[in-house]
Amino acid sequence: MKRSERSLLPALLSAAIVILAFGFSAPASAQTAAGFLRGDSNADGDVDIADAVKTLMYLFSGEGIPCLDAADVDVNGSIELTDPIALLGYIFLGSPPPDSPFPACGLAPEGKPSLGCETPQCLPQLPGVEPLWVWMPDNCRQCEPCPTIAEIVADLESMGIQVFDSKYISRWNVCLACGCPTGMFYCVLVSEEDAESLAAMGVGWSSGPMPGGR
Ligand SMILES: [Ca+2]
Ligand SMILES: [Ca+2]
Repeated sequence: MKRSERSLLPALLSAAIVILAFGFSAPASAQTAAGFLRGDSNADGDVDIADAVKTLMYLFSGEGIPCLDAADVDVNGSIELTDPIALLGYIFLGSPPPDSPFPACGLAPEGKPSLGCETPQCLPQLPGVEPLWVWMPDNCRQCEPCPTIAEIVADLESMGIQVFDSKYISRWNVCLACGCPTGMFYCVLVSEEDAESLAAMGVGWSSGPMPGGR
């Protein structure tokens, strides 16, 4: 990193949190972070033949599926050939649609088998709460690893901030001695109310482009 860029770090790291408001509503509990659309195996927001193909590739070629619950169309707690068959039956033959959550994103229904959802696909509707992607600056100690995103989320939740999703860390390698990062931004999805709580704790925010780009 150039000297001029290093000189900008303090300003960057003290920069305001940048909040990107999304047009959907947030869930009420941590469980709701794992919102998904049943049948949407490839996590593109639609349920179509590509999802059946994705599940077949998972079964026979070892491809990953970002949210296993989404691929379990018949909700029997396992992903089998019956799942893409059921989906194709719905698409082409008028068979019953996938079980809840469908046709809108939502939570896994209680009392039914769940395979988990490592990468939530969407956020279920909950009127009155707006989720916000929050970019937050943080400092790392020189020549020591930055906290992981999981540690950051744990810290926020220990402060009573509910984190629905997290997905990005931008780091600057500014230590010439060891090349370690000494500054970073991270991105978490919190409710608008919790964003205000963060501001009350002394962390300001403003709208604008994502710091660090991408
Ligand atoms: Ca899809
Ligand atoms: Ca199944």
